[in-house]
Amino acid sequence: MKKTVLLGALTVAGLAAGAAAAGTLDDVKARGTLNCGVTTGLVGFAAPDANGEWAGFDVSICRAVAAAVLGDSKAVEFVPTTGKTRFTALASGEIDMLARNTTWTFSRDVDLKFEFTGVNYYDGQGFMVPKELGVSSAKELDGATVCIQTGTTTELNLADFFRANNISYEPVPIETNAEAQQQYLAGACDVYTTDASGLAATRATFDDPAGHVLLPEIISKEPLGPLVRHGDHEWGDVVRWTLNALVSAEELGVTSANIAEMSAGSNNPEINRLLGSEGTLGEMMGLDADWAKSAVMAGGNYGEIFAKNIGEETPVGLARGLNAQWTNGGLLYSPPFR
Ligand SMILES: N[C@@H](CCC(=O)N[C@@H](CS)C(=O)NCC(=O)O)C(=O)O
Repeated sequence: MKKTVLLGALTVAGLAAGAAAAGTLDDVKARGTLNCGVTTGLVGFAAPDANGEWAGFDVSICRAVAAAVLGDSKAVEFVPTTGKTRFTALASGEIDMLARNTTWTFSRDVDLKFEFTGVNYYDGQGFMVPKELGVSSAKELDGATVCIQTGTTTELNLADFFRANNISYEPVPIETNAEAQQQYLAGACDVYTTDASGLAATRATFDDPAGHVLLPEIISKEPLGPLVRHGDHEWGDVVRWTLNALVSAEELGVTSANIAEMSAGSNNPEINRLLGSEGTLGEMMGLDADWAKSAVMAGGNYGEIFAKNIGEETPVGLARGLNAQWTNGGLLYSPPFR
């Protein structure tokens, strides 16, 4: 009797967690492709390249997960989502994971019932203004019109910041970054505010990037990372440890250039466990022994992905800053592979 009641309760909980919650890992394997939610387009983070192939820092996480699970970094269906549509897309099962510069917050975790599987970019909210406005601090923005993406943490932080500083603003709500860029450049708003990384990425596509300044204030913490639905821990583990594998690979000096050699066996036991020449970490997750090798080969380790897509040598031009390894004074710190 007791057993029946318990089973009944479990079934209801399973249904409530959504149709795709039963086993996303099995679903992805059976389908042969990963459905990965990304932005509608933010150069450097997620946007189609000249050949129409999705590329970028967030896209690389999707590709690494596809490589880890399916052995093929191209086996990804990229699903563009806006600030508003992203959470419905994940909750409904339309996508298996979201990698879309999404901030890990209490309410998204606890109330919306998602699981953030780590942080791939430590960010904060900033402001961009045309240089000709002559503004040097966000506190001088009293009465400004502000382009702001709906359904974001940005909206909420902006209200807090202006209220705390006893100044007012007029929001110009927009849905996508492309629309924000267009409105801002057309002068429909004095200011564009979003994650500082997004501002740098957007400014990099302007004809005259030097004509726009990022103000010194960073008004929030925006830990951005991939997320999955609550309740599917096996799948959460796959996404979490794939990100950790990219981060650990950088820390351990495993790169796309030396990984073939390293994966044959090295004198560092953690590298051997990571790359599968020792131990059974892949098997514990339901993956092949070389899952992490495939993940790193998809686009390089974390540092390579950063440098190629958004680093100082790219038009986006971001410094590692907080996103440096803990061994270099940053916050990146993967738990051990053991
Ligand atoms: N991190 C914030 C903001 C994320 C966000 O929507 N950023 C914008 C501006 S950088 C974006 O990615 N836009 C891309 C798009 O419109 O698809 C959040 O999670 O709410």
